[in-house]
Amino acid sequence: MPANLTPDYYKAEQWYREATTAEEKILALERMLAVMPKHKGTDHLKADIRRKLSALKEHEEKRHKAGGVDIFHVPRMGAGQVVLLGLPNSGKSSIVEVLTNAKVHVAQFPYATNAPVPGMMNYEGVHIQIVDMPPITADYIMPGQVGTYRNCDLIAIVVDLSADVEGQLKICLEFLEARNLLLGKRTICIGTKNDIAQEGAAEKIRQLCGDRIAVIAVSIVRGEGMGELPKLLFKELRVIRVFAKPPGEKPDMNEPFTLPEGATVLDLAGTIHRELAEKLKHARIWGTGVYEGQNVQKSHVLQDKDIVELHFG
Ligand SMILES: Nc1nc2c(ncn2[C@@H]2O[C@H](COP(=O)(O)OP(=O)(O)OP(=O)(O)O)[C@@H](O)[C@H]2O)c(=O)[nH]1
Ligand SMILES: [Mg+2]
Repeated sequence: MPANLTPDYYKAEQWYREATTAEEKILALERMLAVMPKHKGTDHLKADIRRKLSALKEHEEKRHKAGGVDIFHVPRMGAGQVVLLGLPNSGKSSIVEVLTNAKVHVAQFPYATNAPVPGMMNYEGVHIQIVDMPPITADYIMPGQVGTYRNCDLIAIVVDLSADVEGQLKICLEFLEARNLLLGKRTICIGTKNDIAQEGAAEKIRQLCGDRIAVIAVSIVRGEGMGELPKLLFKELRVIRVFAKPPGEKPDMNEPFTLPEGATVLDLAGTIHRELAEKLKHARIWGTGVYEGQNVQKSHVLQDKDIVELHFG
């Protein structure tokens, strides 16, 4: 393994290994190049990545020319992908505009968005992807649109609190139900325009959603709820942040590794590098549920915010 690679790099490498399509692989490889430390030790690796990248790009170009592009396939990036679902004018693009760096189209008229637009949000060092979508109505969805919902990690239903909330929610839930997504995907509900909400609108949604779907009321205009929204998205993605460190050194507290809830010390080592997982002997942990610096086995289940020192044989 080349020396001096950063957690940022290993994270991009993890995205590459987990990528299931050529597009996702391209994004991950580009990220690996961008964050790779610049010194002689990485020249070889850099050339290798460039080779892979140009082969993939060539392959994709041919595919595009052959007419095989699906605009509703949004390559996954980061620790999780959240896709918005809602009626025209409900405030989807406004949310993506505030939370991410994406260039979206916010407008007073409906049907302003006609293709998915992904953006990245940083929540305490965790990169979460949020995807703006064209609207759905009771009788029209764009062909292929359901594919984006099938591939995501979390669906966020967006309901305009100043309009008929019951009607909007019904259309969204029926859309998901008819495609077996209601039981198969984690879902939350965002009530928008709380500054001009109809009386009792947020309570009405909470009552309709019950315990299974978390509800949050927000206002772009007044900012309320927009601070809590990233935290809720992170919580519902059910990932944990873990800080890895070599023995005797300090961890980089700005760049956590993200793993699914229930991941073990061994999973962490495998995320950093496959070879590391094979050589792993045990670990020491600082965090919750253990005493400071406690020795743990490879099968130890990690908790959010654990600091892990990996020991190799
Ligand atoms: N008062 C108020 N208006 C809002 C709020 N959020 C969005 N809007 C307005 O609602 C309108 C629609 O917002 P968009 O974000 O474009 O809605 P959309 O769901 O993306 O619409 P489509 O792309 O057509 O599906 C715009 O005029 C926004 O300025 C809010 O919190 N309060
Ligand atoms: Mg829009």
